[in-house]
Amino acid sequence: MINIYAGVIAMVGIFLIMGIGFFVISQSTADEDAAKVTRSVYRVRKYWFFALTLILLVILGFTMPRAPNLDQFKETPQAVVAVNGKMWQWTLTSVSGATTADGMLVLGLNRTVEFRVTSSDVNHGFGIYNAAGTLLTQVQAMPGYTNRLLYTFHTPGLYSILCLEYCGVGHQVMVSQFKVE
Ligand SMILES: [Cu+2]
Repeated sequence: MINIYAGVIAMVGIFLIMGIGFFVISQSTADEDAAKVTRSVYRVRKYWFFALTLILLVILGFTMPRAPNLDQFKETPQAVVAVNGKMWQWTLTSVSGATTADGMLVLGLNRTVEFRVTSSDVNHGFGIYNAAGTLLTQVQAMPGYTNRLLYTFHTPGLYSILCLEYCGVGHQVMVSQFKVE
């Protein structure tokens, strides 16, 4: 149902924009005193600027404290893992609080992990999936920049990392795994 509503809203929007376009074109041939029009438009623009600033401040005031991405940084990580994306593999290195068994990274259960995610070539998407294949959290892996991603694993088991941003012909094999126990 949501798709139908979205389609109707999109169609109404398109017709509205077309209607405004036709209205502007039909009015554009009429002569007007340029100085007078400029004055009135500048006045409207000034009020609009203040009104929009006010509206945006109110919206930000309500939404910013609820932003999940800000909330996660209130937690203190108990383990830190350095993540590097490179065509076409992930490198996971424990900075602190994590161990390695059989060449696989092992994270502690119910412990907040900070992933420091970067890339050494192009943009990649660092996505963590549980054993059922559900995407739990994700962040972009960007060259020359390190993104912090905090997450706490409450279920033991095998987790997969899949690349979420198309990065070339080997994109689909850019998979890695780690364990939580
Ligand atoms: Cu990719």
